[in-house]
Amino acid sequence: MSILTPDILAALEKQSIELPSWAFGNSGTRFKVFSTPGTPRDPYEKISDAAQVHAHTGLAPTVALHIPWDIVDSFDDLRRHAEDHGVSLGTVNSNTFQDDDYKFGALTHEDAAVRRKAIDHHLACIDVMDATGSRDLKIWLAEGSNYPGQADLRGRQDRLHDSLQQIYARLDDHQRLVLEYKFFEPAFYHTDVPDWGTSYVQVTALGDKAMVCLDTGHHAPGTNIEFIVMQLLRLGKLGSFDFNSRFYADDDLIVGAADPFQLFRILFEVIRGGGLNNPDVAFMLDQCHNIEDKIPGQIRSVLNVQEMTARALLVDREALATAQRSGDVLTANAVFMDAFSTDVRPALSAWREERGLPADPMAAYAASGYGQRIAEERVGGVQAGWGA
Ligand code: PSV
Ligand code: MN
Repeated sequence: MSILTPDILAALEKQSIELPSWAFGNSGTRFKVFSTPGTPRDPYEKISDAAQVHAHTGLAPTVALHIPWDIVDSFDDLRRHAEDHGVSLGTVNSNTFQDDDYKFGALTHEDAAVRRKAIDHHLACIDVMDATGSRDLKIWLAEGSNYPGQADLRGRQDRLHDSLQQIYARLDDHQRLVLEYKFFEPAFYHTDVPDWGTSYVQVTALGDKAMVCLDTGHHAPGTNIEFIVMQLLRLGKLGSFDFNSRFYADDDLIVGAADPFQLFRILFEVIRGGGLNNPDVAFMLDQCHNIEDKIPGQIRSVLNVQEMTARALLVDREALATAQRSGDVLTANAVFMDAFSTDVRPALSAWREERGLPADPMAAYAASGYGQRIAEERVGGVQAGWGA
């Protein structure tokens, strides 16, 4: 008998993790961007690659877009292309971090004309959402200052509120705005949305259709991220996750690679707080694959999330609560660690096979020949990269 009970399997059956279109393009550091044979040259090829991840795992039915990187002539057509490949288009990410006008801010800028331009960009993103059927507009702002005294911190917060209100007013009833926070970079002295508290204050002032996006890589080292997950779920404001791994900064490495135990702890709080398979809480990846192959990198990522979800679902919550209530510290910790230490991989492989999926999606993808095929076919043109 499987160590994964029917209840656990039913919960895993519903799990879906959105892929970022930009994970399929080339990326790197400011020192070097390596190109890879077969890298997509346009959004259509990115979606085709993302569909491979879903075909091999059953875990990734939607793909997030980044505007303007993923602009096409017809989003209706891109939507059909996605559907033909068995996936659909998901969150639309705005981008106000690659235009000279935004050097000193976008939604917070002192100059009303620049602010207008940034607001209009977000309204254009909502037009894209109307065409793609996407629900969420994700806003991450690269805004802040580098030097004490450079900026009026309070004025920027007020202008941010005003800009966000204008964007929020354009959303349909079924659409949402998720505001992502990040504690530093590219600004180093202050950031306008540095933490969950600021995001929470700003989205709460907007209304029910505005939520917080938690990117796991956007915290100072040592931050207890699962506590933030608990608090946002408790407040009903956890709108989405950007999953990735970090060692030092916003490293955007494969989720669960740097610290699987942290991912387990986060997912435990998601489950505890009713956030698993809850339509209000979107699971997304926000990653780059600088040195590893991109499609298998994404396959590994969604499998890591599934594996840690399965382990977190194994926590004996009753035994844990009993130990917690009686102050039995060591038993409580042991109950937690027993689940984390359980190898669920054979059970997940067997279950995948029962559902007509490959037992080993990494091996199945490697054997499929897709990687070789795109390397041969995708010649000419410009490979998509960070910023295109
Ligand atoms: C910023 O670091 C971020 O995490 C935001 O989510 C962006 O949309 C994404 O990276 C890609 O630049
Ligand atoms: Mn992110």
